[in-house]
Amino acid sequence: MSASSELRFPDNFVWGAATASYQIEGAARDDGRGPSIWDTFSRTPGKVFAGHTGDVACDHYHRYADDVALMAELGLKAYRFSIAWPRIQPDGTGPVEPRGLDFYDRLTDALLGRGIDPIVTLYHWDLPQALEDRGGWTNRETAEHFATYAAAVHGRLGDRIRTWTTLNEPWCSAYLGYGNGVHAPGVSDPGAAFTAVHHLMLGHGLAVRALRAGGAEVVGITLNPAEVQPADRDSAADAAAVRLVDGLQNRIFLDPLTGAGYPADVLEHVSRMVDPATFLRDGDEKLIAAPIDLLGINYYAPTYVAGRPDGAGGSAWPGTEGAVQFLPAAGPVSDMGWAIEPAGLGRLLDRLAADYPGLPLMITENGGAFPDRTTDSAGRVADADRIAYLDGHLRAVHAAIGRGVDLRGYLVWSLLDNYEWAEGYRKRFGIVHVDYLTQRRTPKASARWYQEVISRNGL
Ligand code: GBH
Repeated sequence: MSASSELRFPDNFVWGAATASYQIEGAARDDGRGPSIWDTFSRTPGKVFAGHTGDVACDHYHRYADDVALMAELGLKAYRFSIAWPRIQPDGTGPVEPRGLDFYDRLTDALLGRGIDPIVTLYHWDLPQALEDRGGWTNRETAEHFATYAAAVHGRLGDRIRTWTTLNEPWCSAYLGYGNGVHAPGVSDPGAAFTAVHHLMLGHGLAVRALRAGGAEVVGITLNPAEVQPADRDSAADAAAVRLVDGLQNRIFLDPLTGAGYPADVLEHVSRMVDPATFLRDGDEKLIAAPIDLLGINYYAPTYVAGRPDGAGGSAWPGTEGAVQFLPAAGPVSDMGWAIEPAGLGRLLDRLAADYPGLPLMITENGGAFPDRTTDSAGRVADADRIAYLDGHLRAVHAAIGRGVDLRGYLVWSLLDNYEWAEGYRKRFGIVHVDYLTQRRTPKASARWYQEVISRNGL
């Protein structure tokens, strides 16, 4: 490609990759780790594809040094990983397990030794089972325990780690965990889902306060905002459906985070399933609005909706039955069945920049699951489909930056093929192939492509 056609990214643009503890670590019983809701859920018949569990996963707990070496080889500038709360506090409360902290200490030093900036996620869905036994995120006390845990982790790693994020995708924790039961802990109760939303956000606010008190430099949260589009641009009914889904997935998190409190229309919708007075107390919204320095965005696909009185709704959006029809993707899809539409990422970034100005953004996850179809002459996965996905989305990111969106970096999901939650190991998101029998890692063509992008700081 000639230099003139190259799309250059800003100097200091953060290029990296992301993972999550339960999806890669394995070592489920090592060093005093307690059980999490995902250990329980994955063992419950019928919940996860073929009964797969994260017991071994990518065995990253034992292979982290090699994995960090691989990250360095690919030229990653940053690595986003999550900390397993049950390794730090096996019961979710009480004394910390030093061996659990030791692991993240070793990982942090390995990253820093290779010049890779660690980006921490404190909670990527693996709640200690002992807390779930007391109601999990439907119990207000879980929010307080989360802040205590956050302070303990920061106390050990805060001298070396600059960037701290609290929750990954509270929408998933609340709606998939407590609303439709597709994720752990597998509860199906719309009222519980909204109660969990609030306690997650309260936990975020309390954790931000604790992290600040400890002197954390950059503090944020990662959301998975919906990029909602109407089936018909001229339909008022479709516009109303967009507004409802936008409220349930975007404004319910972003408005309180940025100081505007919960939107009235969303609270009214929630009231049909649970009285917000049962969980919302004076002062909570102020805690949730603790200023943040970074908003992480996970984007995979847009959501198309139509407003229809006979709409089936989507089970992951409580109360949308009889109002919303979620439409299947019209164009190409990934192995998850999710639409491949890079323009959606551009629209989402523009919307966030316009409606929530002043918040620095980072793409904390973007990527695609594609089956291992072909191998190239070097015997590696020739994932042209993944390269096309990443290339398209990076072009959308580049264009958004050009329009003035304050976007600081891009982290591909994921470094490794890993445990894809309810889908088990059958969906592969990695730029690096994992052979689960031998734990051998083989960079796919997309990893070599990404390595080039990073080294050129451009496409
Ligand atoms: C992320 O979740 C997770 O953070 C990560 O751990 C995970 O491995 C990765 O993405 C890939 O799944 O409900 O069918 O209408 C993303 C979860 C994906 C949830 C899109 C909502 C909407 C599709 N989101 N999904 S559907």
